[in-house]
Formats: sequence, structure tokens, C-alpha cells
Amino acid sequence: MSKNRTNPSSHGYVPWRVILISSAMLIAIPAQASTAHAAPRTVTGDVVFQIMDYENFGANERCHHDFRLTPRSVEVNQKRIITVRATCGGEIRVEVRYALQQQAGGYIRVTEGSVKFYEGDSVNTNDLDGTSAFANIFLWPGQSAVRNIHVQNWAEGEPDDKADVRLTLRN
Ligand SMILES: [Ca+2]
Ligand SMILES: [Ca+2]
Ligand SMILES: [Ca+2]
Repeated sequence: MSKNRTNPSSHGYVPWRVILISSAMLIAIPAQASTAHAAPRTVTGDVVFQIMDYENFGANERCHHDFRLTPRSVEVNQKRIITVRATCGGEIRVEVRYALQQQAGGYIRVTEGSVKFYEGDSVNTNDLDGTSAFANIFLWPGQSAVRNIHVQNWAEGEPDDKADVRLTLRN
């Protein structure tokens, strides 16, 4: 193995075999770094709902719900769908839904976000009367983000059927 070894200074050039070894060492460094980034990230946060239920007779009903989100572990190449629901006045159900994805560098991207407003004969109704979308929230490790999303009964033109959702997420 050592019979081809030469002294670079005696010939005035660097033997190519030495250059190849150096290139291999450079390639190994980013490979180790990407393995470290594959660790799962944990996303926490909370969702606050302020909901109003319009009433034909008497005062409109108002509801306040504050949910602390269950911590979610998010792996690379795995999409986690989260749904949080709140109800009000026996007629309204509000559903917050979004996807969590971990991307390069350990940051979390929030996609496919929506807030859906159902209003009908009961809180289990499938009568969808309003939808608001949100997307592309980026959470770097150690950071949090807040979104305020408004939704109301647009389908039936009743602005006193409404919800304001405050979503806070932390990576
Ligand atoms: Ca009502
Ligand atoms: Ca009611
Ligand atoms: Ca309705």
C-alpha cells in the first residue's frame, strides 16, 4: 500500500490519491448532520374558541373554550393531522384541522389548515355554513406562532353565528 507514497514537496505537485481521500472526508460531514436532523420534534400549543350562537328569541349564546393541545411527536416524512372541536348553544360545532410536517433543519411546517363552522339542529349537524383556510405557518425549533382565524355563518347570511379561533403552536 505504501510503495506508491511520494513526498509532494520533492515533485512540486500533490499526488491525486491524497486528493481523493480528502474528498471522501468532506462528503461524510453532511451525511452525519442530516442523520441528526431526523430526530422527531414535539409540537405543543393551545386553541382558544370564542363562539356565538344566534338566537331568534332572547340573548345570543356565547361560549369560550380553551384547549391545551396534546404534545405531538412529528417525524421526518410523516404527516400528522390534528383536529380540535368545540361546540356552542346546542347548534354549533367548530372544527380546527391542520397538518404538521417536519422539514429540513428540524422546522415544522403547518399545512392544510382549516376552520369549519357547522350550524344546525344539533352540535352533531353536518350543515357546513362557513370555512376559513390557513396554511404555511413555519415553526423553527424553539419558536412559536399564533394565528387568529375568523369564521361565521356565511351560507345562511347570519353574522351573529360566528367563531374566532386563536391557534398557538410551539415547536
Ligand atoms: Ca342558534
Ligand atoms: Ca342555541
Ligand atoms: Ca345552518
